[in-house]
Amino acid sequence: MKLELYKFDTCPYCVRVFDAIKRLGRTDIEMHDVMKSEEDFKRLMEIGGKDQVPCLFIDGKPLYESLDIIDWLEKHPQEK
Ligand SMILES: N[C@@H](CCC(=O)N[C@@H](CS)C(=O)NCC(=O)O)C(=O)O
Repeated sequence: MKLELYKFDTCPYCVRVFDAIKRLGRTDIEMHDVMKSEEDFKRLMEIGGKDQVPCLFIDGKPLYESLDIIDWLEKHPQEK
């Protein structure tokens, strides 16, 4: 399963997700910073349809809302 987090570092909702990723010890999430990469920002807009972060792409499907992302991560432990 491919997991990609669209984020920027000073976003408090992203920080909430970063904290959960750390707590869960996950190393399977690719980071995409929409403030640093125009390409990432465009992909978020094209696929997600809005510029809101955080957004977790799960096999290319966008999931918005920090609490929903954390809930999903807790229910889907990292694959070995
Ligand atoms: N309820 C959302 C709030 C996310 C949010 O407001 N993110 C801000 C950055 S800190 C944002 O992307 N604002 C731009 C927008 O909503 O278009 C969550 O918990 O993820």
